[in-house]
Amino acid sequence: MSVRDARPYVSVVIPAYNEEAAIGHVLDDIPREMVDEVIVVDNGSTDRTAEVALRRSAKLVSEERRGYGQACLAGVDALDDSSEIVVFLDADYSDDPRELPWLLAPILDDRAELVIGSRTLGHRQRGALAPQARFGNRLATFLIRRIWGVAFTDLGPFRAVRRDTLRGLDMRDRNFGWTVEMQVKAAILGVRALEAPVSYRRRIGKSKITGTVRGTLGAGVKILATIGYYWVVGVGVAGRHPAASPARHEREPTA
Ligand SMILES: Nc1nc2c(ncn2[C@@H]2O[C@H](COP(=O)(O)OP(=O)(O)OP(=O)(O)O)[C@@H](O)[C@H]2O)c(=O)[nH]1
Ligand SMILES: [Mg+2]
Repeated sequence: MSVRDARPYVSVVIPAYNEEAAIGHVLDDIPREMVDEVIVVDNGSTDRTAEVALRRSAKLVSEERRGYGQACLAGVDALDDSSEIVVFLDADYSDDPRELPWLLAPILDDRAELVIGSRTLGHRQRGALAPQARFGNRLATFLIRRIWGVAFTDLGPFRAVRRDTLRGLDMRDRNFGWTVEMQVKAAILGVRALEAPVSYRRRIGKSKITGTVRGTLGAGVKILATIGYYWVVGVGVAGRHPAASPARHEREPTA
């Protein structure tokens, strides 16, 4: 039996917008023996992001409509039919791709369907997570806990999810509401979710969101609006009924 037959098919989706200086490092550090396909979604980059990705033999998807969620959706649309677990990873080398096994383990052991890489629980390089981002995460996770009773500590972008679970979440957001939408819906639908501590370092390349006033305000408003929307409207019966399994949350013990 090959190694591939012994475990589920794992796909990595990397949304990338003008990350030519970072994307090569990200691709080089992915533990390939654990991964079956790597999809880089080039979100209308004007630099050599696509070229670098192709040179590292990633599967390249071009999505001209801008937005983080839009890029993630395009990556999901391009998944191989065999894909069973999807890992989302930023292209700016803030996350450490070598920590991917920590996200996969709880799913492989069937302890979780969704694993969020928590930068709050893990080691952060000084200055990697701007104070406004930390505040926004704290507020958003506080609201999720108060409204839905599920205690996340972060809305980190580095995360793994079973593909069938992802289908059931029926993701809609086209930009920076994507991460919170996934967690809110997971809480409402009783998806078995865990957090794993992940490290976070200063990005390579110029900050586009958390380092700019416009980006921070835009993302902050979007995240709060997303929480408000699902609080008021709830979710349709996408896969499971909310009452079918109570929201449960465990945290991976910190190493
Ligand atoms: N900003 C931005 N990033 C995008 C877009 N589409 C894909 N991305 C990628 O989405 C990931 C997250 O975006 P980042 O700009 O790193 O957002 P952030 O981590 O909140 O903030 P900074 O790292 O400070 O810019 C990166 O890999 C981007 O290259 C887009 O339309 N805008
Ligand atoms: Mg970043």
